Amino acid sequence: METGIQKRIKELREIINHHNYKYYVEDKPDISDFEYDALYRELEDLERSRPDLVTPDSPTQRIGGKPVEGFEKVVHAVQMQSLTDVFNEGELFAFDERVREALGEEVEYVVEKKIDGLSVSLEYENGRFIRGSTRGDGVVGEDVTQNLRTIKSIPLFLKEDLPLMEVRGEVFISKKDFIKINEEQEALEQPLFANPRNAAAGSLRQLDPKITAGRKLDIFVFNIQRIEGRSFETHAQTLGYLKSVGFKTIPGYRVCKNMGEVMEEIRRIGEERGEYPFEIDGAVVKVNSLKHRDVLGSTSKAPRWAVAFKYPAERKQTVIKDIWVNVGRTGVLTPNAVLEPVRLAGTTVSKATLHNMDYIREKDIRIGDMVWVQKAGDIIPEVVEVVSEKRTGNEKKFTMPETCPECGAQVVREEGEAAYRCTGIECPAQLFRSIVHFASRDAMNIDGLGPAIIQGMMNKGLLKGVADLYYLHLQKEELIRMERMGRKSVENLLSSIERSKENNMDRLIFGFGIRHIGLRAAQLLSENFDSVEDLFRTEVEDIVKIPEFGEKMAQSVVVFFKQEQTHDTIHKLREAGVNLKSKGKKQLKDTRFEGLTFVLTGTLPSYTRDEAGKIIESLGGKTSGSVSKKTDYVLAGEEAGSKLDKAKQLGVKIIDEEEFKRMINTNTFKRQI
Ligand code: 0OX
Repeated sequence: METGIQKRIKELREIINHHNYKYYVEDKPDISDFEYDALYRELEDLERSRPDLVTPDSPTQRIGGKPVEGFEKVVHAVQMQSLTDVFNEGELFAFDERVREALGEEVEYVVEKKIDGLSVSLEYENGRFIRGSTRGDGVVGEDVTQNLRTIKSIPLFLKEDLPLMEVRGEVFISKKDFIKINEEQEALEQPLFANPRNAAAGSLRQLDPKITAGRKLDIFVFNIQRIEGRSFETHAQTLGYLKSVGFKTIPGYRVCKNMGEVMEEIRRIGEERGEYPFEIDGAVVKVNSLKHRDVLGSTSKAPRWAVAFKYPAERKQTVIKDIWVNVGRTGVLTPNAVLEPVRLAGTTVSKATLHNMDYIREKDIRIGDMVWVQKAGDIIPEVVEVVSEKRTGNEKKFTMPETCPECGAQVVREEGEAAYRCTGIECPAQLFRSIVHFASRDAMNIDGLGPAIIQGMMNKGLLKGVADLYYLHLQKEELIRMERMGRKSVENLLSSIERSKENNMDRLIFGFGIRHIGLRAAQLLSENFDSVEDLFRTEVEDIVKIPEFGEKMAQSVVVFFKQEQTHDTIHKLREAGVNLKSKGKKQLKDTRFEGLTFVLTGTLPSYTRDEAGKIIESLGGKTSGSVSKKTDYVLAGEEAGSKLDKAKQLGVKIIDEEEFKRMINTNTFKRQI
C-alpha cells in the first residue's frame, strides 16, 4: 500500500521531471524559478524525512553523488563508430558516388550539425536510465553514469516504457559556459581548457560528480544504437521518436533529396555556425533510409553510409589599426591587434590575439599591416599571417611596454619564456586573483573570505589591494549591506581577518603570490630574513645563498620587493598592525669553512683541541691529524712540535688562536643578509 508520503514523492518527481524537460530540453519553462524551487524543496524535505524512499533516479539526485575511485569499463553492445572525414566538395561527391553505386539507386540524405563534444551512450531499461558510458575506443568505454545523471537534459525516465533502448549522443558545453568555466579555472589557478570539447570531456571524466554537476553540461542525442519494441524506416523518423520520448536532439536537421540540396545545407550551416550557441566541428551527411544503411554496412571503424564534412577555418583580410596590450588575471601581458572590423564566421571581428612577442616577431607583424585573420577553434580570432605584398613601408614595429599598462609596475620577461608579466601587487587586472590567493588557506588563511565575497567587495570598490582587507572594519555597515552577508557573518569575517594579522612572515610572503615563490620558498625566506622589510634591500646574490633557491626565484623576489606598489602595500599592512616579522628565524647554516682542512697542534690558550675541532666542523670545515700539502691551516698553540715543522716545510699557512678567533667572528666571513 502506498502511503501519503510515497504518493506525494512520486507525484513531485513527475512534476519536477516534467519541468526539467520543459526547461532543459525544450527551453520553454512553464513555471517560474520560484515555483520550481518550492516544488524541489518540498521533495527534498520529504526525502530527508524518509531516506529509505530516495532512489538514484529522483530529480534530487542530479546534484552528484559520492566521488568514485575510478571508472568501471563498459563493453558497448553496439560499437560506437567514428565518422570518415571529408574536407571538400570533391570528396563529398565521391562519397555520394560510392553510396549510389553500392545501392544501385538514388538516395536521400540527412544533413545535421556535427556537435563538437564528447560521444556517450545512454542505456534505458523499461524506460529508466540505467547506465551511461563514454565512447572510449568505440568498443570499450568508461561508466560515467553518475556524472551523466547530473546533466538535466538527459531524461531519467522516457515518455515510453520500452523494454530496452540504447542511444548515442554528444555531451557538450555552450560557448557561453565554456568562457565561464575557463574564468573559474583561471581563478583556481587550474589549466585552461583549449576548447569547449576539452572542457566537456574534462568535466565528464571527473571522479567527483559534484564537479560535473557544477559544469553546465548539455547533450544532443542523435542515434538509436539498439531498441526493442519499436522499429523505424528512416533516420529522420528515429530523430522524431527520440524527441518524442524526451531527448534533446540536434536542432534543424534537413532531409535532402539530392547532392545539390546537401551542398546547399552544408553551406548554410557553414555560414551560420558562428551564431550557434554551441560549437560545431562540421556537418554530418547520413543516408536516411535504415534499409540502405544495412546494405552499405561499415568498415572496421566507420559506417559507409555517413561522412563528416569538415569546414575549412574561415579567414579574412583586414588591417591592424593598432596593437594594445591586455593584462590577464595572471599578470601576463597579451598583445592584441585592433582591427578594421570584418565579418568572420558569423560575428564581426574587431580585435584578434597576437599571442605573445615571439609570435609577433616570428610573423613580423606590424601596426598598419594587412593581415589574414582566422578564428582558432572558432572562438578567439587570431592574426595568422601578414599579407606582405600589401606592405607600404609605413607600418610600425611594435615593442612590449616596460611598465604595466594597468598599474605601471615593472614588466619582466624571464629567460626562456615567451610571456611578459606585470609584477604589481596592486595591479587591478590581477587584483581578484591576488586577493583570492592572499586569503587562501596556505597563505593568510582568512576564513569566510571566498571568491564570491571578494568579487562583491571589489564591485563595491572596497578592495583595491590586499592591504585594504585590514581596513575593512572601517566599512562594517557597508559590508553588512552586501548581498548574502549579515551582521554575524561580517563580524566573523572581520575577526578572521584580525586573527590573520598574527601570522608568521612565511604566510604573508606566500600570500603575495610572487612568481616562483611557493610555500617552501616562502618558509625559507622567512627563516633567513628577520622581516619582510629586510627584503627591500636584498639583492640576488644574497638570496641565491639560500640552498634550494635558484637564480630565477631570487630574481623574482628582488624585482617584487623593489616595486613601489609592494612598498605601499607593506606600509599599509604595517600601519594596520599586520605582523611582518619572522618568528622562528633559523640562521642559515654557516659554511664558511667548507672545503678547508685544519690541523690542530699544541695547546691553545682558551680552547681544548676538541672544542676548536667542533667549531671548525660546525662551520663546514674538516680536521685532520697530520699535515700534508692538502692542509689549508695549521692552528698552532704552545709547545707545538713536529706538525708545526712540517707545516713550515710545506708552506702551509700557520695561524694562532687570535687569528682563528678573528676567522670565526669577523664580518668578512659573515653573510651579508
Ligand atoms: C555529432 C555526431 C557524431 C555516429 C555513428 C555513425 C554516425 N558529433 O554531432 N556522430 C554522428 O553519427 C555517427 N552524428 C552526429 N551528429
